[in-house]
Amino acid sequence: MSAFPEISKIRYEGPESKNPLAFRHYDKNELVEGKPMKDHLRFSVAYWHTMRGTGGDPFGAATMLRPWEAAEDSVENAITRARAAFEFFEKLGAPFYCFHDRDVAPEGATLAETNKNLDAVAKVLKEEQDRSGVKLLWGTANLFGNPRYMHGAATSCNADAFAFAAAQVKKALEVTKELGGAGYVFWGGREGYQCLWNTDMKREVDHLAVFMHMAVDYAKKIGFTGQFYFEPKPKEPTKHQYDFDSAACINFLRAYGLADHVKMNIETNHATLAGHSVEHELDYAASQGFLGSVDANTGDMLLGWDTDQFPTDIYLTTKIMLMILKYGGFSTGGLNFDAKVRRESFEPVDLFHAHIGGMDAFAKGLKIAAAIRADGVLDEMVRERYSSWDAGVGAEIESGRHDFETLQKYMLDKGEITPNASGRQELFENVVNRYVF
Ligand code: XUL
Ligand code: CO
Repeated sequence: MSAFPEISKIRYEGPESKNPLAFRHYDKNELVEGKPMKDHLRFSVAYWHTMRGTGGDPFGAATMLRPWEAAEDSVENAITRARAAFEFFEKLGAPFYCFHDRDVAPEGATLAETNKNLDAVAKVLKEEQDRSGVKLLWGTANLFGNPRYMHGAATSCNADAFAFAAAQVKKALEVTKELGGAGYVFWGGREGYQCLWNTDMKREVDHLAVFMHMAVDYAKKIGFTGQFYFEPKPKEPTKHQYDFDSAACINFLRAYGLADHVKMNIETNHATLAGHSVEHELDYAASQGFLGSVDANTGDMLLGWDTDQFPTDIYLTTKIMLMILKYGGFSTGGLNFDAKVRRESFEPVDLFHAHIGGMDAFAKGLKIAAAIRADGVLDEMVRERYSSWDAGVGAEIESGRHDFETLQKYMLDKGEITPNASGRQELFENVVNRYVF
């Protein structure tokens, strides 16, 4: 039985198309900088939003119309949903998907039963992957939904919560491996605090490191070679999450000996919650050697929480793709739409509109970014701005030939610095606009 009987495969029709169920920019095989678009973008659908989002919010009940859902959740229902998911991925033409363990299969009365449920659905996921060619970008474990994690999982004050989380991640790693996942994500869930009076921060952060080391060790033991990612988010659900932003995460990874095993999964709306832009987070992470994957979405300028909207802003996608291209592109990572349709967009077709819009916005952003790079004007302007470092005292400092004493002598001899040049921010902004419109 088809879950989306009225929808056929979404095709590329070109920029002039007015067909809402077609791509205007995402032509998967079009070469950009010598590589097909699909390999630059590596789009992924987030199972938790697209297949499990109900439209419920703190003020109202579920709104989503999902004809394939039964009244009560069961393994059987989860299998029907998995088939619907793959029909969606295939019709959309998304090469990847991502999931939490609890998105795909219901919890049972015991851990053993829960694992059995997961195995039963994973078997179908594998079957559907083999049939369709759609792959798993990354797997993860939901360590925040169940009330046992009210104080956190790896950072809980309750050691049993840590132990349960360890058992859960062990299983999630096994399933991710079985499904050939290219990566595994740690997002902090409730790894943070609400109140410092009742919190032993040092102990909690130490425990988080112990937990991640256990995951890395177990992955090695079972031969899971996918990439681990750490996903920064500054707050929500706790008031302060330990994985606050890229800089905090990278410091943690380096301090606890995890830097060789874990890269970053950067999410747009998390970056803005941290008071950054996504391009800042990408630039920082990638320049430190931690570029991993991207959770593609956007927030709302007027709202201060994680609205997880689909990205349609061409400036945003251009900035992201400029960073991705600058640092050599994705290897194991991709663009995972960690985004949900609004609760008022309750029909199945809205899932298509949402993803088509996001994919087209990124395809256009990729093309603009490539055009900016091909001209090289922007790069040249930046290079020129730093030209004092290419020769003379700048080059000498960079090559380690100076110290405070030699620089004092240099300045005493010279007297005053070479006059500063204009930063030309407005010109830079205008130059970028040449490629956008
Ligand atoms: C939550 C969030 C998560 C992670 C995976 O804000 O982004 O969905 O991406 O746990
Ligand atoms: Co995310």
